Amino acid sequence: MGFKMTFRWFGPKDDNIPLEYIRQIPGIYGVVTALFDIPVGEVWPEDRIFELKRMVEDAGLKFEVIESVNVHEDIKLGLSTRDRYIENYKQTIRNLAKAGIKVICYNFMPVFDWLRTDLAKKLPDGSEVMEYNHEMLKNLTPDELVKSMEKGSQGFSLPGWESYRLKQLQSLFEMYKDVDENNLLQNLIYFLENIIPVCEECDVKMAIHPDDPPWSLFGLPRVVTNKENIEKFLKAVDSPYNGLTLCTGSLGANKENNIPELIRYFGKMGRIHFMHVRNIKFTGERSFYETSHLSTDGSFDMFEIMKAIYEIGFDGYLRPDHGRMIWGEKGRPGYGLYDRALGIAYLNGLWEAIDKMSKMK
Ligand SMILES: [Mn+2]
Repeated sequence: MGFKMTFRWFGPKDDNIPLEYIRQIPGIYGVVTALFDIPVGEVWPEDRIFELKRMVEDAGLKFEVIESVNVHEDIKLGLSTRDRYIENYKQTIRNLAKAGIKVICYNFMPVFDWLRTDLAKKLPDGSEVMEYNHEMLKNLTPDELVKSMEKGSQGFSLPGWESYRLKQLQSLFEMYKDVDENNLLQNLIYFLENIIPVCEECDVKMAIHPDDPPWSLFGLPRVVTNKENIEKFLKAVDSPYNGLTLCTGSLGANKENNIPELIRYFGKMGRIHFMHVRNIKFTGERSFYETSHLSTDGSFDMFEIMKAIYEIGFDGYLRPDHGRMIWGEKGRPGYGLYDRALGIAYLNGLWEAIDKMSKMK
């Protein structure tokens, strides 16, 4: 097996899926997790990191990827206070390196993290999926969106939707008034110029997650959206430690992004460190819902995606992304056990077939 199969886990307090269950998924290598209770911008304490590491390793799983170490809003805004938060970020990288972390996933989305208009859309087969309807979103105010996300969360915390941060919604929007796409890009490059030398020293790779969805919303700028933009900040800080989490569902929501091509392009540059693999079904130009991983259930050709990953000789980390809620499971939207485990079995099957077929030639 070239890549390392992982599964996202939200920690002992915040996830209802036991590590023991995750370990029983065929072909599993490790979990990707985080210290979800550390406020964004603060240093992750070494003892807390090691406590988490022990827990994961005691369950027979590897602890090598963090998703995510979130970036403080002042860094994205380019405020003068950013240097203090960048220093904290560097210290967190050093602390994580001591615990054997190899890849850190993060994103650079202003104010909002990922967005959906329905967290539990019912499909004809009774399964529940997350949906993004662009027309509906356009009619929501930011406050209404936050309320609907909170209402649909089934009582679970949603990654990237920390309520303490969203309470300051109005002042956050005010601060982004003068930040355009180019400012945001420059602020990302400034951040990378400062942290990548530390990553090189500690052998920890940064893997930025694309914006989800990959276009501007509520007038807020977004930059991790397509090949051209991604290439700009990869080249600006030209180190293999400055890399990507290539999320098929996020980038692929823009029909102009050809996912197998992007995998080959950035893979050959040696810049993909983490893959998020999932399928979506388009219902409009910019609208979609998330499906099972199976090609015929959605709009992506998962065989072509896995083939591209195979062809670049990918040896990094990969995980199924969101799944449906099935078989009566109650859990965090997108992050149930059953459908993500089915996704893993399917991706493993595609990989085995591609591997054996290519060796037969
Ligand atoms: Mn993703």
